[in-house]
Amino acid sequence: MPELRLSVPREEDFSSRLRGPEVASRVGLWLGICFAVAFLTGLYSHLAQAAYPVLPLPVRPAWLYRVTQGVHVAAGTAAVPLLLVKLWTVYPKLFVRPPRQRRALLLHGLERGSLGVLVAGAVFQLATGLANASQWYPWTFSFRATHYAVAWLTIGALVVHIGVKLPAITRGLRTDVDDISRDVPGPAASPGLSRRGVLRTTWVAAGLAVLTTAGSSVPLLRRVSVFGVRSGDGPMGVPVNKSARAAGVTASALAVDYALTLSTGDEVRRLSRAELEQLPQRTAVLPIACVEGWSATGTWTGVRVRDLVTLVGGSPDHAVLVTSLQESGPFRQTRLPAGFVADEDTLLALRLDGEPLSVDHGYPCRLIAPNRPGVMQTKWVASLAVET
Ligand SMILES: Nc1nc2c(c(=O)[nH]1)N[C@H]1C(S)=C(S)[C@@H](COP(=O)(O)O)O[C@H]1N2
Ligand SMILES: [Mo]
Repeated sequence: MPELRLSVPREEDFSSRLRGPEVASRVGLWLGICFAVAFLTGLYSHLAQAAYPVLPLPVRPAWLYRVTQGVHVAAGTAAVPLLLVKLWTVYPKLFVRPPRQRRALLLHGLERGSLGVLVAGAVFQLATGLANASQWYPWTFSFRATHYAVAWLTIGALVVHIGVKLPAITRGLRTDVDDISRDVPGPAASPGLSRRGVLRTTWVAAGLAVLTTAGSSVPLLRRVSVFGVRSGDGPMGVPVNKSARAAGVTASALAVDYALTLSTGDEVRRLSRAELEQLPQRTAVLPIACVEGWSATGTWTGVRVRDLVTLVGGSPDHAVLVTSLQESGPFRQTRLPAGFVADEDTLLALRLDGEPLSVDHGYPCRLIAPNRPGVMQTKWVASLAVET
């Protein structure tokens, strides 16, 4: 009877010539680029969503957030196949026997520890980011705070990893991918997929992942992006993230006695929708750019927020607190920093594409400002309060 032996493989037991530094370094380079891009655009998004941003945020160009957030989601999407291939190329290293000498063991342990943080962090970021972009929230923690904190951990571990591996990375990148002289002879060295083939397949997979989803923010790709979320559906070609019914505002938004409350300190005015229609109107073409990555352009008509501010005796160099009819939820209230208040395209919109707003787009009126994350384009506005 053959002897049954269970044993942990050793690194040398993995003899595929497809794994190794040539492939790992090239895939790793692009994975690193994707993570760096996602980190920087993510940092900007986080900053842009702060009520009191640490730096003054740019109001122009109006499309900036649309681009940075589209790129953020695209970089994360491309990173999924890259990470899978990268992990596959290096996983035999999991079976390296730890060194016996104390100091070497300590260093080994530290390096493995940072790798553990890196791999766990990277998987967590891509999984939660992808779920968020598909509007699936199978968790109870705050997505934004957690994704942000783990981003720092992951980038920190990535910097350590690159520092430790720099010599190996440069060596790997300098080695010819097709060079087979160092291949381990054996059954695995039989002809088949080449290392160049693995790389090509990886690039194609990353490209396809982006192409099939990027239509959410790139109108030209809408038809090829079969997995794109919210591309162009919704009234007037602008998607709806939260409907009036989901926000519990249908009755208050459609109430005949609706009036907008404007205030500066003790000065308060109430304006019905008909009165808002009587004020000078302005039309602006501005995108809604959701933090989840989708975006769409709309032609919005309404009253300039700065005109409303002056109407109540305020000055447009103060911030404005925008409150929705919505009674609860994280987006019921946002702060519009002074730079945005002053811009002449920052509107309390009454119309989209010439038609009165649909209730799902924020009827009776909604905020729309250039270069502002979608979550802060408050719908069903109840009041504007100028900060004093
Ligand atoms: N009051 C309120 N306003 C809101 C939201 C909300 O949940 N409540 N969602 C925001 C989000 S996340 C986005 S992306 C935009 C979407 O606007 P739209 O539905 O008109 O496309 O509205 C924003 N305004
Ligand atoms: Mo959003």
